[in-house]
Amino acid sequence: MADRRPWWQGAVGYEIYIRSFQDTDGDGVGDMEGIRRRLPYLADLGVNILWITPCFPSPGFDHGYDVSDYRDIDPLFGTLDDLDRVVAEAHDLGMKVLADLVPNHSSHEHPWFRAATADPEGPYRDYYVWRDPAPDGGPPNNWVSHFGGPAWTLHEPTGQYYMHLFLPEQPDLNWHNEKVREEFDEILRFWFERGIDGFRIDVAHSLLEDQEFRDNPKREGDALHGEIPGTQFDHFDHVHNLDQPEVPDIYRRWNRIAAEYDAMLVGEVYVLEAERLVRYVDGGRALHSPFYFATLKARWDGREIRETLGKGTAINGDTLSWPLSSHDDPHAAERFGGGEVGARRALAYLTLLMGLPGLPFLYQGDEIGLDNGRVDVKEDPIAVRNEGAVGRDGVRTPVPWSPDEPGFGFTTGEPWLPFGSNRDASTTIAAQMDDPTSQWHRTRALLHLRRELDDLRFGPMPIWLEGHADVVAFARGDAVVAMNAGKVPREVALPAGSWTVVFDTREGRTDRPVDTEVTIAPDHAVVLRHTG
Ligand code: TEU
Repeated sequence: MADRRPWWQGAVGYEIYIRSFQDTDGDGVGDMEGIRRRLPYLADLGVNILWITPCFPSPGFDHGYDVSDYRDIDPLFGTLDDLDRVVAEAHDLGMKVLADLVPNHSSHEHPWFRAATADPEGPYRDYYVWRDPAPDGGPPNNWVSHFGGPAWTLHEPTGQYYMHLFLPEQPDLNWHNEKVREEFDEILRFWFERGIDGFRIDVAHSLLEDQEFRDNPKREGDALHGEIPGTQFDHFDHVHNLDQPEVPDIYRRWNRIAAEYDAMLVGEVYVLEAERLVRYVDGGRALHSPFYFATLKARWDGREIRETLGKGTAINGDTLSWPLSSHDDPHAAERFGGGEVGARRALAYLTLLMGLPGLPFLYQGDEIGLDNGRVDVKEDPIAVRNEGAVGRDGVRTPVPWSPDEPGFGFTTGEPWLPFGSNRDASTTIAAQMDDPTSQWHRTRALLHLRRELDDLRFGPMPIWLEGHADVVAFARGDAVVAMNAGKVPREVALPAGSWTVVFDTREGRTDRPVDTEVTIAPDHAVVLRHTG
């Protein structure tokens, strides 16, 4: 029975934002060799699946999410051989590696786009989405880019607009063109043949658009006037260019290729409603797991957290990937208040995610409760286009590995992003590894505990336990997980039988038998095991 489970079932994922993970050549940017050197660290922490953000040749307008060659490694990060070494050594340590596939758009410097602009009659023109101007000469419709401004840019020599749901330097590929589908079939095979274990698929809900190119409805009562570009996107219901009904067809096709290699497809399906994720999985025939981003939006409120997590599992069973944080959104510790309080709550929240069916994903730095770096720079294209009012730089600051070395052990050079004015010795991984009471030790203990409690990985669906609204608690077979988001201690009544607290975010691993109920401190969580 156990042998027939897919390898990702019960696994813990970890997102490596390569630029900021570990530099080894002193250029201030993380690299493949840096990942390789840290593999033993990651294996020891207890993660099973590494997702490496885009490392392919790219002019870097969106820091790698603008790919100019889908079959190579950017020299900034190393070579294909370096990647092979990472994959081989990760496998030796029992870990799997997901690459980051960016199929929605390429770079404007990709040879396909160069050919599409150079020769409007040629075969590559239709690899992208071209439309004639509106009668007034403006963009063909009212679609706006995620990063603000129109989703269309005029290519003057040919008099047509091309579509880009992100930057003008990220032209959208035309997934209605069978040739584009064939290209990506081959790209998938190229990486699977090299030993990559699967993909995290960028903006996986976004690949197709309405072929009549109808305007998106504007949300009621909103005024665009005076808005910064970055919030324009939120003023529309993107019914004609996101989450289109035929998108999962693409993943059904990829699923058949992945099956030949026993590979995994995880989708960045950025739709918050749990119901809308179901068809992306299609009973295991399409994606293996979509990220459930509602996890990143729940505020520190027991009712809201329970509702979000409960809905996710009730509707999607064990198929979801649960992000604690990501390179696009604030660190969990930041979202829950920052500093020590934020870190404590982030660990309590992670404890819940660790108990749910599906795949919890940590983002680098989460293991030490890192909050966003306080930085005064504009590297992220969102920050550049919005006068720094919004942006993702603070969550992408380099990992502070060690207090003793210059560059916090991340680099011997000048880091591409500053660490942030709020980083000191206590926010480094090495310092926390030296302190048995640290967040790092508790996180590691939690990850290792999950391997011992089979019901947390493979058990039945959660049964939500009744209690005060501040409490989020569930039973899964022989395990109970409970968290208190309130301001005073709370009791949770346990199912029948005897129970032992085996993990407490206040103390790490423990062995404390309890009677019929367990008391949880504010901002903390516990895991219990049924002992008879
Ligand atoms: O993100 C897509 C995406 O949906 C985000 O831009 C999201 O809308 C935003 O961050 C709101 O929090 C992916 C990548 O993760 C991101 O880094 C890229 O910039 C983007 O695609 C374009 O490739």
